[in-house]
Amino acid sequence: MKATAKAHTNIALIKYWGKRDESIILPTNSSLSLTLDGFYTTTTVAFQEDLSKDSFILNDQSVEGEAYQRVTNFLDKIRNLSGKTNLYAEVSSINEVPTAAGFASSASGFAALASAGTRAIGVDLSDEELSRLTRQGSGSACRSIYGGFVEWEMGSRTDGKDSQAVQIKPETHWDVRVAAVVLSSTMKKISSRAGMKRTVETSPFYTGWLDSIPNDMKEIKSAIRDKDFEKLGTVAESNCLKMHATTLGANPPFTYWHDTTLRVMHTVQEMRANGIPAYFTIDAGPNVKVLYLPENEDRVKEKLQEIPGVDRVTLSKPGPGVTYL
Ligand code: 2P0
Repeated sequence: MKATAKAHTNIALIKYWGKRDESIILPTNSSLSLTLDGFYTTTTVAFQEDLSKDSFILNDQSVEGEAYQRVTNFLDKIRNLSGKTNLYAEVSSINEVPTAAGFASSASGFAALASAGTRAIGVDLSDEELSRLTRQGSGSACRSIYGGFVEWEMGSRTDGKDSQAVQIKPETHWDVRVAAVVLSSTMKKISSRAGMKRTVETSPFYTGWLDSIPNDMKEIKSAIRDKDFEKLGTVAESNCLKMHATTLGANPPFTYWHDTTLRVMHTVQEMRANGIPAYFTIDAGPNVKVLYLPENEDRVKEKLQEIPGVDRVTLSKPGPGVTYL
């Protein structure tokens, strides 16, 4: 009753920003991501008859509180699927998604937990079923079941049975790279969960965001199919800017950007003006991710590292879906 799974983090090119159901995590829009090679979580789940509660060890440290509660609530879903509702587990995770790399670990974390947990308890799910289950731990995690370019189809049902991720193209299709630009300073953080909720509830720009998604989705899929980097980058950058614009319209208004965030955005636009194709995208935090092609790697890295206020730049290739160890 023990299994180990490895799942990679992903970066959204068309952002998930808003829920229509908070309890089973149903989004208000479809999103599309690239799974990344460099950052992953490896999780072992061992269900044992002699346990009276779950335990969660992350990077060799016992976890309590909210993070523990999210894991044990998610294990309840796995227990319910199997019918073994009184069986508890030891969960042990190693995160190779250092906070210092500027990525959230919830995507790879819940994808690895769902995969290892279902396998350990003996529930056999298709990838789509696994993605739907994973979604209920953390929305963006449902995309990390697959490698390469992945769409989370929002679905329209209220029970979530049509809200899951599907692979658009595998990681071998196109070597698009991502530089994670981590800033040295930090600021008071509004979690993505709280930020998207406030935006949905109060921002008059939110409907404009939603209206723009179908066209962005169509354009980015054709860019991926045709390996048209300029189109891919243009759509991703514009989609990111629209998402962040909704936060300025929220009440109270907020932004995830820093002064250095803007400096990185300007540098990326300057690189393009100087003939280096590079595009930025930003999630619910001040760090910036830059899309580029392998032939420009050295120049892109050098330019980004020179920016005052940038702490480090971490590079990644497209990565695979879940694997079992
Ligand atoms: C994304 N983000 O598509 C977007 C872009 C942040 C900005 O998915 O509440 O941690 O667990 O479903 O998945 C971050 O949100 O939120 C996120 P929950 P999640 O990657």
